[in-house]
Amino acid sequence: MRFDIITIFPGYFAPVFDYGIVRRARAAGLVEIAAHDLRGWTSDKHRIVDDRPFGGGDGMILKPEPLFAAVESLTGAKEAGELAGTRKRVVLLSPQGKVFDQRLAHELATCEQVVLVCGRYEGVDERVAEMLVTDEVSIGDYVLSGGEAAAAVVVDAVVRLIPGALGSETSAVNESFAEGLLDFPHYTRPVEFRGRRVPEVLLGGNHGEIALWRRRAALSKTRRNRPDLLERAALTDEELARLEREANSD
Ligand code: 9D3
Repeated sequence: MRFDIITIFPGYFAPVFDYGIVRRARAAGLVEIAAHDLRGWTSDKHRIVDDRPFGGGDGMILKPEPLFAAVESLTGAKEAGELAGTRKRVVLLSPQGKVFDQRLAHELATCEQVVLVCGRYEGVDERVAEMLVTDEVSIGDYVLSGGEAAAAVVVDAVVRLIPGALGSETSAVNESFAEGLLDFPHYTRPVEFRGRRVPEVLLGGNHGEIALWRRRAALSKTRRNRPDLLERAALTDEELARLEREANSD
């Protein structure tokens, strides 16, 4: 598959994609990632990509013409509608988007081309969201200074789902969010560190006991850190009762 990133800071990305799984996937030819300077699709002497907001207010807005020209030259499509039924997507990174999640990551991993449009300044002309993009996506409820860091997050999450990107020892299906709970706690040597011991059950070889401990520990951790995930998790009556007891004791 291929990612094309449209940005006013193309130099931001080179080091980000030069490590770990993303580097390996690129070297293996599983993914191509190109960052393109939006200013390359301007036609004025000053290569202007932004303008003042109609209606007044602070800050500048990315103007539509360079973005439409960029997406058309990269996808061959003039508008998002022409991409229906293809395996190409145009994703606008924006604080107003739907929140990126593992389900969307899996969906993007099936595409042949994903174009990522990075916003900057106060925002992007709304006709881009209305007419040019297939998905408007945020990475969460906090304020970034632009879409570049968000685009890097999307690429990272999607690349590791491309078949062959993870080593043969790990499978992307068999992962934390796939089960709807946070991962269980992990320990390695030493058995005692600064007075804290590894849970004894993990030191014996009883794999049934270990699996039960891990399931319960994952439930407890999810209740504390991400109770929202419990609403959709498949829990037994015994697990629900255990969580209830825990909640009543803190
Ligand atoms: C004052 C209104 N702000 C919108 C919520 C202005 C504003 C903040 C941040 C306008 C642009 C930005 C830049 N952020 C992104 O482009 C962005 C983003 C983010 O800020 N948080 C989470 N996900 C994303 S994806 C792109």
